[in-house]
Amino acid sequence: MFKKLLLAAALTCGAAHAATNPLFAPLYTADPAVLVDGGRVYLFTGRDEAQPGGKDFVMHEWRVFSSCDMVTWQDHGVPLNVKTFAWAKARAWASDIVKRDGKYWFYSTVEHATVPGFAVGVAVSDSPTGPFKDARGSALITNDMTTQTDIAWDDIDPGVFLDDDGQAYLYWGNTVLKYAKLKANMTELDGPIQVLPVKDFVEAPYLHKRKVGGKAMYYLSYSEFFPEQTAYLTGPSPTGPWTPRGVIMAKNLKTPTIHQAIFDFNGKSYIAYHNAELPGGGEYRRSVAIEEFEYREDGTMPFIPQTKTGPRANPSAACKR
Ligand code: FUB
Repeated sequence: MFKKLLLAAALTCGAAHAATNPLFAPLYTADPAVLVDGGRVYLFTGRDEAQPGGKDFVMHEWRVFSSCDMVTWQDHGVPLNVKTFAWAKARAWASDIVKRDGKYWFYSTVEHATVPGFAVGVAVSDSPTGPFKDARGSALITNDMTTQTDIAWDDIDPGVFLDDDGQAYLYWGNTVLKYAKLKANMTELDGPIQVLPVKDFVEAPYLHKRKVGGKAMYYLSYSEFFPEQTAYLTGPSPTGPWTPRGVIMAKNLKTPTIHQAIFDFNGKSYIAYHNAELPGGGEYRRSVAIEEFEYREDGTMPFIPQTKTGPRANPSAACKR
């Protein structure tokens, strides 16, 4: 019996990675997305497969890792890849995930096979570690649905947020930040696409929420300028009005992108992001890292330096192992 359990564990989970920043060597990973579920933190990443000296992103799949303590990470492999979306042809770029009604909804950037440009797809699974299947059989957002710019990659980087009242929102974009409500089925937009004018916005919009002094505070973080730094706004609702709050993480030295996800786990607050600090790293060979931080009393976020040590151990008693 014991042997069977060990074998099952070995088949479902890969090697454990002990944390120091950046994470997950020897894999190059990017664009973190985070879900805390069952007392465990699940960290989704894209995988950079470019060769040394490569001149573009080579990204075919998303990976998922999990931890009960922010220090030891279990590698769960590849829960989905570009081929999960039959209508897509390439480029497994940034993603985000949310749980609703016991299902896990994964929104991701891909390049569309027939509608020129990038698109956003949605996949669904009964487990955070997959496998995921295409939830629509078609793209949720295509490049021809937005006309504010004529660039092919302005519909990338979905950030999904489910509010306590059951309304879900999708934020996305490059150069122009857009958002829309999602229907309760999580596979259709519920109303028009809205544009949010944010000065110097580049990409990676991400919404999270906390209670501050008994009131809800919404945080909309994103990458600004290029090379990118991480900045954020706060507001009293998922649609604002927004107050600019400044920079929380400085630009990277070895890659112009940074792409954050911000979350709480077991009573502490964290930001996941990528740099290119693994040996052999570079613009197209990035690495996900995590920092712990504390909000100020008024709910604002501090400037968060990147470290090589990463978070301290934070073992969760609630973690389903
Ligand atoms: O990883 C490809 C792209 O680079 C992402 O979609 C952006 O957020 C940037 O990290």
